[in-house]
Amino acid sequence: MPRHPNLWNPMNDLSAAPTSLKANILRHLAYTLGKDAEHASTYDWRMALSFAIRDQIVEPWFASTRKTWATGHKRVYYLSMEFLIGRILEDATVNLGLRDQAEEAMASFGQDFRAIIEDEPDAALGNGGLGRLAACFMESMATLGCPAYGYGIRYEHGLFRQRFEGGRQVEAPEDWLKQDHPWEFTRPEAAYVIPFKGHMEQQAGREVWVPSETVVASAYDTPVVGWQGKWANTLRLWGALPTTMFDLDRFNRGDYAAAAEPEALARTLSRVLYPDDTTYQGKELRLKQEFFLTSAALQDILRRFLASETDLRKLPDHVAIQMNDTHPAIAGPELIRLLVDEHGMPFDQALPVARACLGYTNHTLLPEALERWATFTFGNVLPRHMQIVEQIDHWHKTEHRGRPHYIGIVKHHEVRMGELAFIMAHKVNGVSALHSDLIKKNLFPELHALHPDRIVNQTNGVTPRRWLKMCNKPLSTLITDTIGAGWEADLDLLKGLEKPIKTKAFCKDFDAAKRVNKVELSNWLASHEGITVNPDALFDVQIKRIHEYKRQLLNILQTIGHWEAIKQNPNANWVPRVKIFGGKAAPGYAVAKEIIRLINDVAEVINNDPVSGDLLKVVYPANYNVSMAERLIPAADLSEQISTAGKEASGTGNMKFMINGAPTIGTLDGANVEILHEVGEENFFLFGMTTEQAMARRQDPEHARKAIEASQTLQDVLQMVAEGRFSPDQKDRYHDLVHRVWHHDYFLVASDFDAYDAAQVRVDSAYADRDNWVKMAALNTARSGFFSSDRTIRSYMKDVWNVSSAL
Ligand code: 26V
Repeated sequence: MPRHPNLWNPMNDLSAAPTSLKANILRHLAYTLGKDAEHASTYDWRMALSFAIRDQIVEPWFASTRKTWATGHKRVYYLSMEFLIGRILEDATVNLGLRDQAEEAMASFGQDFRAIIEDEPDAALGNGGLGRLAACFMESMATLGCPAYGYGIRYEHGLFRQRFEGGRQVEAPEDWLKQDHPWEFTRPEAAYVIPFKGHMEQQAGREVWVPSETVVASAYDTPVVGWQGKWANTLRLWGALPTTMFDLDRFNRGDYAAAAEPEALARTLSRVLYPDDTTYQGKELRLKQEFFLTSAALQDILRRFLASETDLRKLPDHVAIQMNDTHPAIAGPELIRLLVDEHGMPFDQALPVARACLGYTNHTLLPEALERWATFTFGNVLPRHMQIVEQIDHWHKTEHRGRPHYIGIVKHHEVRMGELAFIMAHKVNGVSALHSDLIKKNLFPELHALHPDRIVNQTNGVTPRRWLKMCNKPLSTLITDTIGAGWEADLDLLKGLEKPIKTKAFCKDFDAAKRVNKVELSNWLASHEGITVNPDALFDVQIKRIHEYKRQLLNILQTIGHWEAIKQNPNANWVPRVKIFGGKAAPGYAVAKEIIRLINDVAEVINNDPVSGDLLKVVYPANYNVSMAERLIPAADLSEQISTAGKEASGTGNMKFMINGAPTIGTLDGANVEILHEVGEENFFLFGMTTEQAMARRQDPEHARKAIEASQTLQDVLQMVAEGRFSPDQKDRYHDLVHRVWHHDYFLVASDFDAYDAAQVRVDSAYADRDNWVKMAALNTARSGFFSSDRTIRSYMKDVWNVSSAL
């Protein structure tokens, strides 16, 4: 029996005094918020409801923790610099099965449930796919009863807020903690000192790190409850505090500003999320943030392990640590440092122990996004880790005499975090079948040859609770009415829709559900964007970070061509379309920002053209985030997944659209390949070059010019943009952008243009055949079971973490 400080607990049955949800809400309104119902605002009601719902999570949360201790169960630790959670209240309410009850309770108080839900700010502690995946994984691990902790940073400011001025992106700081955050518990007792900089000293033959800066990492815990409240895990976010709050000497000498310096210095560490997910920058603060998260997490993990165990060699039997990309890859050397320097384990023993605990997920092949730190910066911030990294590299070279000379962790005065993570992990995974293949073939071919069993594939998934049950009530109600409940925790059951899809009645209902969502979105667009769209038009949606490889430019150029075709022949039988864009550009990413401006400029012209009128609208609501995705995806008819083949590691938005019954127009990239495989090519609008074809195409230096000269449409479109048709006040605004397509078209917009345009024509004719379209849309839902993150997590549990469910 493992020793644990807290096995006996007088509060073993908290449910002894059940109270109704309504009574609980009122109790919190009065005694937690100090508000009289008569004077309570939407905010007050939201807080009261949140606390009442949170109360219901505490019990499964305690029970889960207790069971894990009592059984000595292995735990998973998910280390991620980003958790893109979005709103919590509705998700928690849905998982506890309390949504109807909560809605009814709020109505009885004269409150609109939707308004209360929407009063909650998004927790936007992430940039995009990688952070949202971490949030889906947390929910699935809780649903599956996989004992797990997420470790991250409690950024005071999440991803910036985006607005448009004259069509241009303007960033403003995000402030999600301005109001009280009801979902976290402050844990001042869980705090660790994090050292930085300084120098090394030899003492009695041992290396001793004498740091010159320290901060304290202090824990804030948010419970994450799974489907039906059967299990709850902890998301532990670290906030930075100064080791010395205040320099009283300086204050007394009258140097008031300097007296507060240590505090200011510490707080910058958890102040703001880095908003650039495209180019690696090598900034010292970023490295410090990464070490801050990693060291705090590892100290916490070892403390927990040592509370019930003594032999650190057994660490891998109890602990699985997943590195979400290379951002926490300092975990390898840091775990070795803690084992060697703090616990006296020899290096040769510590290395295999650390490696047996660690897994590494790669999320990008783009060379500009791969982290490489200058040895100068790395050695300056983390002098002890510099030594350990060199030791690891030397050990690896010695173990693998055949290692080519150009392979290694430290090369050309840089520490390569990808290589470090690879060598220090027992499993390395890609996030889709294609991506995992490309990791083997292109990213780490030499390391793969040395370690042929290390790279495995774990195709991404998304949680069907948030991304179907919660965000799409009309469709989820129809599904439950048709195949019964249970699909929420076993998405493969959606296969049961295949038969009903053959009936007219079901297709009619499916279509009606989609239409409800489209009407709702139209109303929202009218009130928020001041634009009227026809809910019977085809809603064509591209939502994701703005990046050249994702090719929003391809989409908007084709839109221009389509508009021109409508104008040539306005009375033809056009399928009305609404083109919807959403997404943010990294603040320093100039080309992405030009693309944003072009989309907005094109929207301005097209939306005011009486000839095209309702046949074509372009909408780009500002500040795309998780909550906006929850509105757009259920209302989409068409999912745009048009990245240059070989560049999108997986995509997860693509899966959300599929689940919600939107067929994909897409390339053979990332998980699109698997979506195509599941849904069948007759239900997917495939176009464009394959990865191999794209690579070959780039070998021809004239590829863009040749493609443009071969396409009259593309020529005309580029001409219009270059001439200033969409920027009449500044005719040369898009000269550079058009020049890039002609001469530096690395992402092959020109070469894929005609194929994309043709695929869009196929979409139009398919949409015109209503019955067949609805069937196609419904089959996307029916065949989407594979893309549940429950499937993904089960697979990690088996292939990477070697951990079982504790349920
Ligand atoms: C990269 C960087 C680079 C340097 C510093 C800051 C920073 C912050 C974030 C990132 C993330 C880039 C990787 C990423 O988000 N990849 C996406 O991961 C998704 C989940 O696996 C996947 O679906 C997307 O295809 C992939 O682009």
